[in-house]
Amino acid sequence: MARPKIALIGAGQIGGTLAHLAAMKELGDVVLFDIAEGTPEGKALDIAESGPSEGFDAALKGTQDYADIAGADVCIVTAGVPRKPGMSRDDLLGINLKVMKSVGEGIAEHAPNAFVICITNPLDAMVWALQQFSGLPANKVCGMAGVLDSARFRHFLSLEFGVSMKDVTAFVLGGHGDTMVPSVRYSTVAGIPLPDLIDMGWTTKDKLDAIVQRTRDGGAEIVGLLKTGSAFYAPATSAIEMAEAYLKDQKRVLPCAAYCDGDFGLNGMYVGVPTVIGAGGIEKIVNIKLTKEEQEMFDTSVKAVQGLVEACKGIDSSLA
Ligand code: A3D
Repeated sequence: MARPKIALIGAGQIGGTLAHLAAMKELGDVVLFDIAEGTPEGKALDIAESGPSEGFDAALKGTQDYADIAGADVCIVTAGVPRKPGMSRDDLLGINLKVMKSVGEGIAEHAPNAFVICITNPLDAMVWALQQFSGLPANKVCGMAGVLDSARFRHFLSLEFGVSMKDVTAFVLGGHGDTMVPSVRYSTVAGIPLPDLIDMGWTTKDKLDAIVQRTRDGGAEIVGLLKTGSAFYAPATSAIEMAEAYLKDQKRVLPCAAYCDGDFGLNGMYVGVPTVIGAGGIEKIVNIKLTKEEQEMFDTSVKAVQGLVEACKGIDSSLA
């Protein structure tokens, strides 16, 4: 059986890291596409040259030609521009919307059966636009944000409790922005919910509130440190986790920006929710019950995403 084909649209910081991870994990052959001449070719060759030492079997190719992504099983989209200090994710909207149009058309023409994972910001609006521009089925187009935001939350919680990150489960709901909703009630250490850990004296509500806020600001914290771009190692790892779930039909329960139509009381929009990812793409949305307070935070987040989608429609009338 031929190896799966993974197309990475955008060969910048995240795209290059995705290619390296996909090759090292032998998820399939990798095509790096970018409009910047030389960048995808250079990264593909550099990673291929790490193969003899690492011992992986994967072919890598860099290209400026969409024809080279033909028949891809997975497309991961990072094309566009990232944030600089002082910018919000929303400031990227105008530029990245145009990029989503060309990427959506390229995928529709050459890889219409792919499972598509969008990472370009502002995430929830860009994945919506990408699905519209590509016309691919909504269960095959999703956005990576929840896995990353949850990983950040899990990392901070493991530091607070002094336990392995492996034993901390957590998830974050809502849009990938300042209004995201880290779920305290559904997050656990080895199955023990965080509110119980407060009762057990392992932490305090104030400390958990600070961790929730640090999670919301997780992207900005890295942008502030790097000064020239945004996070790329953890975002790439998170998207690879989703791609692997699809390629290996793992039925992983992962939060991601998925198309909700009737789910969570929403009417045809993308937002971060828990999902099951397997060979059918987004196979299921896990409709958990929210408390009144959680619902209010979720609604605020949904409104922020709806505002960005309306802004997209204002910029490109074909989306209206
Ligand atoms: P960067 O290193 O600048 O890479 C972006 C690449 O896209 C560059 O190599 C560009 O040449 C390329 N590009 C631009 N326009 C096109 C086009 N039309 N077609 C193909 N390629 C194009 O950025 P990055 O890799 O650090 O980040 C990529 C995106 O991910 C940005 O929008 C970030 O804001 C976003 N991001 C999202 C998350 C989430 O959790 C959702 C996290 C981190 C970054």
